[in-house]
Amino acid sequence: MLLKERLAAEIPEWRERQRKLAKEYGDVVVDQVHMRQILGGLRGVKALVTDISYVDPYEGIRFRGHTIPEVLEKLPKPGKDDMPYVGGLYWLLLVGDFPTEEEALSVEEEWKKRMEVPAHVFEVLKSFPKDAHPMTLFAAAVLALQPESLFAKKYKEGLKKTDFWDPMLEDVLSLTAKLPSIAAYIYRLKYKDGKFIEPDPNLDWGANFAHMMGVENPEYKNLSRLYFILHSDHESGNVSAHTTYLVSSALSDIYYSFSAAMDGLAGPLHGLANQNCLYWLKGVMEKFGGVPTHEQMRQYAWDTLNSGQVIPGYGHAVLRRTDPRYKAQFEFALKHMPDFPLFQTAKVAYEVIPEVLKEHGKAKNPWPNVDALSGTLQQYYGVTESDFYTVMFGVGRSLGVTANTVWARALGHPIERPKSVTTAMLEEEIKDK
Ligand code: HAX
Repeated sequence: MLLKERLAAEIPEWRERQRKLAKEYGDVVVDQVHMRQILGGLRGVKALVTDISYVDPYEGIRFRGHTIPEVLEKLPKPGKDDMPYVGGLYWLLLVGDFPTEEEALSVEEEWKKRMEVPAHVFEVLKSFPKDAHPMTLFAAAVLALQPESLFAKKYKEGLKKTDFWDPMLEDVLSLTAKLPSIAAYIYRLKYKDGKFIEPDPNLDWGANFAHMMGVENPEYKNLSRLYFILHSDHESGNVSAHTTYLVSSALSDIYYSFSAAMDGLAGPLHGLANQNCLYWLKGVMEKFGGVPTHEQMRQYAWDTLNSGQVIPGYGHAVLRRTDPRYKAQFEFALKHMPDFPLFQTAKVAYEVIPEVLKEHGKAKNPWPNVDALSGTLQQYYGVTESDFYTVMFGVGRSLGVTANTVWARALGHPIERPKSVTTAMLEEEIKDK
């Protein structure tokens, strides 16, 4: 397998770099932890290492050092389509270099070989109550695949530590291959006729998702590729990425690790934010009977703030500019749906809200984030069931977090075990202050 050969060639150098840092410079202080961080969700503590992605406060996410515009421009694209093969992005995340078309297609081929979902997974999904949340189904389906784990099997048989990454790579390819089918089936089961649309062997991973969703408009294939690429990774500290890494550090296989991560993504402070943005934009349209004027938007935004709520889709913990993931979606919408009223409303919001938030004076970043527009785009193509959006986020997020676990195995990262203190110990620290 092309991908495996490239990884095998890359791994020794990276092992040596991290070994040297740990063994020869183990006492170097990188960061200090403050009381407010210990009591405040470990915000900003530099305690994780990943080379897959990095969030720059001004340029936004960089995948393997490359910005979103660069990634969208340089990854190989199918024919005349706008958006690249997701397989190309997976190559970039795993290997660190932009793939040739052949390399991107080799990942797509691996996915095709492994995409068949075992029948029992569909049975598990059908057995849930009708009102189960789609994220419950998604996490359960991933867990139901766990008996497939090659890593778990090989580990039980006895496997050298330096070889851990090999069955892990096999597992992550097998898991990610199946996620578009599983997600699309959950959509059909919950909101449509419950029939599974078979994948089309001529389509790539992202386009096949669009096909299996049953969305007719061919542009939705490009939107799906874009959506998965934009949501693929955001460093290692967010809940879904960190959970995958943490669970996998116990040498749990990727099925256990990723299903746990999806439980975290299901939380309202993580993957559900895009729904709130959509509700907020729809609320504006409902109040003013259509696309609002700038003045009406301003009034609505102030009403939200004055009632003590945040304006969803604006602000960010790290970013200090418009999120490039927002910009990529904005450009897509400008091209494909300029007259769609919900997009026009989002556009008015973009022209008004940053100024309002600046006047309000609290948010460190008044600019829009990835969630401000993603629901609007889905609505345009008829995927209106907003509970489902987090599942699509999860499909995209699988790419970055699984790439990270392959490297954690390759570099022999140990089990994670931070130390706790008691409240009394913290009080002891301030005794003389
Ligand atoms: N509207 C109103 N007030 C806001 C705000 C917004 N959009 N963004 C931040 N603030 C407020 C905060 O609530 C905070 O107020 P208090 O001091 O009263 O607590 C103050 O400004 C400082 O916050 P901050 O340091 O700028 O932002 P945080 O790092 O604390 O929070 C959030 C970042 C994204 C959670 C925040 O900006 C927010 O709540 N935004 C709206 C919800 C949203 O868009 N969430 C999706 C984020 C994208 C993402 O990461 N998805 O996975």
